[in-house]
Amino acid sequence: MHCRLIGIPLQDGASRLGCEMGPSALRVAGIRTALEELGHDVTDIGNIVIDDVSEMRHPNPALRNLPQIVAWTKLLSEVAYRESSNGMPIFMGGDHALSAGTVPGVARRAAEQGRPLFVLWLDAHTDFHSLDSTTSGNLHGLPVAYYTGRAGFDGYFPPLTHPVDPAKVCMIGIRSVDTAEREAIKQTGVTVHDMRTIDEHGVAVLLRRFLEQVDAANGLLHVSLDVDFLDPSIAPAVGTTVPGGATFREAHLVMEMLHDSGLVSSLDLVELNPFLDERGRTATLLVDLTASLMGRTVMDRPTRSY
Ligand code: B3U
Ligand code: MN
Ligand code: MN
Repeated sequence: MHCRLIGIPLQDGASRLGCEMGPSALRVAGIRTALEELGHDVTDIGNIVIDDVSEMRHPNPALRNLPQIVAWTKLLSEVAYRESSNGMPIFMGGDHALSAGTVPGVARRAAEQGRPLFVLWLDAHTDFHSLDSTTSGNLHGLPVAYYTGRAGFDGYFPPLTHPVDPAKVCMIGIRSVDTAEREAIKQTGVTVHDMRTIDEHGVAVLLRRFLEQVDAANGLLHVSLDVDFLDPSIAPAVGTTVPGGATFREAHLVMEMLHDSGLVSSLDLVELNPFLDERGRTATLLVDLTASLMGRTVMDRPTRSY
């Protein structure tokens, strides 16, 4: 497969500085070689940057860096559309606000190919705030609400040409939801598998159900992996750690099953804050998870049910 690495040094959506170093850390941890060793051909297009930021006012005084995030969203939706024309784009963040651009960009590409876009959101958080409901003002807490067409973004964020159907979004790993998000997300068809559901059923059962849905619809699948999906004991390099996350094996199993499905068409790697890492271990883990998603196995065996 042809992989396209896209560096997105965006940190304006998070409360702590450092995510702008994410793309560099993934490169240092060997993302390119890991993919090449699996037989993929890789182009690293380098880092992209915003230029013009226009002034903007919003009644919610908590909002932080709104003009910057709007500029990133516009740019990234074009970049994601362009980079998904040939091969598999891997968007190396950067904080999760970048998905407000990458998801609409790949959704436009999918629509052009006549295929529905599905999104797998691997995260501790639902990221379902509107511009009015966020109290932290951190815009990495909003992308899902925006790309599924929730009201309240008009006049600020670019109009959506291809909103993602909430019934085609599946969240796994959730364990921190603000009250306003919980109320809003319940009104939608988004599937939310919190950690309790994972504990009760096992992550494989939940993921297989979703993959069958994508497959039956002949869909394309965008995967958005937030570092805080993982347990902080294995992935400390994130500004918003939440205890009780996915284990090393759960995370690899998800990636291995995704590979075997053959359905994944694009990937976000987000919220890596190398300033908070311990000797690069989180960056290395993200590279290893990406390798599992792209075909690395222990033994040569496909996922099956026994
Ligand atoms: N829901 C909280 C916390 C949060 C969301 N996403 C992250 N943190 N990474 C908020 O600030 O919106
Ligand atoms: Mn997130
Ligand atoms: Mn998160």
